[in-house]
Amino acid sequence: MIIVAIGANLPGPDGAAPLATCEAALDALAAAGIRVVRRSSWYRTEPVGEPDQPWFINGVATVRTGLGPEATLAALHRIEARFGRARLAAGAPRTLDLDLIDYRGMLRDGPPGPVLPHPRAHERRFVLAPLAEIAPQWRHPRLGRTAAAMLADLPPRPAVLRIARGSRGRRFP
Ligand code: PH2
Ligand code: MG
Ligand code: MG
Repeated sequence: MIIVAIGANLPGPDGAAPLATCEAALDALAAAGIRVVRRSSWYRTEPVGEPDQPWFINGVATVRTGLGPEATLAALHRIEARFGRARLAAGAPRTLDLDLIDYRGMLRDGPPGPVLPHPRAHERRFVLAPLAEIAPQWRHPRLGRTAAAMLADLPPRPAVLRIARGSRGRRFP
């Protein structure tokens, strides 16, 4: 499985809200040859790390692509740049963050190239909650544990709240 995590907590260069940026990022993935197979709901998430920044919008997608792991990561970085991402300090607020969580179970020690699986995915509720929604049986390639099992072990804070809206902005009961 190839898994991309999406996050944003600053308005885009054109003033787009983080949720709109995350939606637009899904379209940009398809345009870059990274086809979205399944996508999670969006989640409103308390910042992990630096607490003095806006809450994030986060979600994950499973994708298919003919690109290899390096080319996939390069495509993600190009999309981030197009949405105004400035590479400042680690953990700084961002207009768009696209992280490669897993590339078909590969174990890699970048850089250069992606670190696979993403080194912090297993400890982040903002990744595991949306991932457990669309792929609860996905297994972490190093730890061998499922998304659902790892999520169940995490503390409730920092908080992750599912946004109960369809992809077209429709409200579900
Ligand atoms: N990303 C970070 C640091 N902290 N916190 C939340 N809630 N969501 C994120 O996507 C996030 C974060 C670094 O990539
Ligand atoms: Mg990140
Ligand atoms: Mg990133």
